[in-house]
Amino acid sequence: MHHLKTLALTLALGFPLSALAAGIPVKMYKNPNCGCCDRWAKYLETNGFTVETINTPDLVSVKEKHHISANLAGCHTALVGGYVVEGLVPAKYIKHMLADHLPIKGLSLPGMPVGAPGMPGTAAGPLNVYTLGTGLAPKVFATF
Ligand SMILES: [Cu+2]
Repeated sequence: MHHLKTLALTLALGFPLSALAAGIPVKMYKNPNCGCCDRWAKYLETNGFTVETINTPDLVSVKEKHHISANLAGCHTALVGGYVVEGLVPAKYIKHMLADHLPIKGLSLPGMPVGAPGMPGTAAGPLNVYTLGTGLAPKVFATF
């Protein structure tokens, strides 16, 4: 009986650690002066991701490397599971993209609109998430 209790305790204590270790890894390139990226990273971590933050003053070259056009640029560029996540994209859309192995380059929420994850407040209107890698014309992936 005592042995079982110990085992149960070990499992209970071990669970949060293994849950953290199992987080979906995200690498986020951001400007050290931007705060909403950090809030977005925290939000992702409460939604099953583990975020590695890379501060860089030269986000322009990161965006060039991943072919992010100016109209789809957000305040940070993140890499997850071979996809690019540009800006404050909600976690559920990233999970959908990963789970369904969508044949796209990634997702973008351009700019830093109020109401997006990491930007507190109520959105002035519906926010669009765009598909990356579909040529010059932005294609709406989802609206929330
Ligand atoms: Cu930011």
